[in-house]
Amino acid sequence: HDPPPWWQRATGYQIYPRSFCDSNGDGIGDIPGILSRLDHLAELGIGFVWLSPVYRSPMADNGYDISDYRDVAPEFGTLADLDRLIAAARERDIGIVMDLVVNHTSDRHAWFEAARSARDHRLRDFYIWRDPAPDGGPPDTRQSYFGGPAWEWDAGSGQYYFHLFAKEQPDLNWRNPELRAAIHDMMRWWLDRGIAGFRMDVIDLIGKDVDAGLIEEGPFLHHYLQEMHRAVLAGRDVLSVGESWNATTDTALLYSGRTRGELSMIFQFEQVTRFWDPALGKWKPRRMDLPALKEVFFRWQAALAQDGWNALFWGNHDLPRAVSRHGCDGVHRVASAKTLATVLHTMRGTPFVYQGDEIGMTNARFTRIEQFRDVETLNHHALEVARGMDPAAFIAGANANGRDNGRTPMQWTAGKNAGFTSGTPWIGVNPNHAEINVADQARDEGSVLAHHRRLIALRKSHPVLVEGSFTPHLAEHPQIWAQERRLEGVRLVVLANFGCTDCALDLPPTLAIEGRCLLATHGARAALSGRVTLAPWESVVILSG
Ligand code: TEU
Ligand code: CA
Repeated sequence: HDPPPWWQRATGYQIYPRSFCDSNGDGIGDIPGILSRLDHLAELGIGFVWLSPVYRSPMADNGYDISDYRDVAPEFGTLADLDRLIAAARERDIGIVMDLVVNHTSDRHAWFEAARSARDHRLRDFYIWRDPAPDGGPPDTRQSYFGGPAWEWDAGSGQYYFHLFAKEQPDLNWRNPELRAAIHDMMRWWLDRGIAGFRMDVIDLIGKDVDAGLIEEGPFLHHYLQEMHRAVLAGRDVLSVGESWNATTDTALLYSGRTRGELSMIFQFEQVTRFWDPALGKWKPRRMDLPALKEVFFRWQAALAQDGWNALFWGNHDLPRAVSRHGCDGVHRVASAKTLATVLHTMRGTPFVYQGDEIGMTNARFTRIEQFRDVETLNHHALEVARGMDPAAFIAGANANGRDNGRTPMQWTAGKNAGFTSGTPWIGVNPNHAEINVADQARDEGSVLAHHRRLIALRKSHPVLVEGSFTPHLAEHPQIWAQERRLEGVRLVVLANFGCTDCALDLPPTLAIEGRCLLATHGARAALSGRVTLAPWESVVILSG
């Protein structure tokens, strides 16, 4: 049978450029800064980088509001810098996957400025305009994800325009074939520059039928994705990973099934939204429940066992830090960061490492709203406090689940500003960079970084990790995470303690194994059977056959 495609064998690494490495002292990460850190990525062993947007942007949403798809934001550098990065990364066998943000543009994009200039402008229909409701207000009650109505009044042209995110991010009208052709053209232009594919921002929203109120996974979605595949992706050996906050195990294969002609894979977010408060969403954190968390991952493993492909992640630039959300960011921080990575990287799918998680970076724990930067957090803070929410309660919610947690500067050293910048960082550096940084961990065989290097290397030397089947075990156990991979005669068993206390258990015979210890957070174990006691956050990977 055919060997798995490169993007099923590789491990991805997400860079949020604003927070990765600043080369010119303006406190903002940039592309030359990334170039200066390519050895770190090569030593980690990753096969591609998902680069969050570096396009020209007014930065209302840190680059997810694009004003020119074919140019680089001056804060991040130049197009020549990006071409240099693509070439230098390729020399290290690392592909650059760009972030495709096409549900919306910036309100400063030339298309939107033309569209709003006149009701009958040729580009008017690139966006979604509606007359006021009879009472003069917004056409409907739809709210944006970033708080407030999803309709913004444009006095100049006397209509409202639709925006699911900030008012600076007008939604594109994908019903317009001319718009779709312009997007396809831009995508081909980037692929011809040598990028390795696209991560597709909120791609599940482009199929919307606004008048019918069908927004998420809308009626035209798969038509547009199949058209995009035919026009741009077909015949190219590139990765396409869609971000879909609304995909379920019932809809996943519509995006990534091998005969669908759409995408390579999608990021699902059931693992996130299942643990939000029904009324206050992310702003009221709920305790993690391990059986419920395992149920999501194990169900997705089963759903894509024969077709499609999982994109595996704990963190990204929209989420709290993995070790704070799912692990222990106190005394067992190192062991829990390693164990979270161990269970993720030994599942079936492509693992994505979010910048900083390879060293076990933690949440920021800001105390004042002035320390936050994220437009979503700041907008919701204003709204919730105006509605009477206790500001301290909001800050607690933002500290638990806010997006700034993943955006504090990458911690390179224990020195000033964690070695991120020689200037004033755009957002506070976590004081714990003194204990958590790349420099210290690069020379510590017991570090979270060393563990990630080993994990990523395992995937390259053991086909069972890429092609093997997945079998969950002990799904109901409140503290143990256990899973098994099999390929031909080879078995790989992962046993992990997701708790801060010792955990003793009688191993089911189906899980017992005698073989070779590939990876361990505590002492090596070459066999598991009968009564086993795991130390807090201890995990082990054993191979037999
Ligand atoms: O995020 C999609 C998105 O919906 C999340 O921001 C989510 O709504 C929110 O965190 C839930 O509270 C993508 C990008 O990843 C994000 O950074 C952008 O802000 C957003 O789209 C708009 O482009
Ligand atoms: Ca800079």
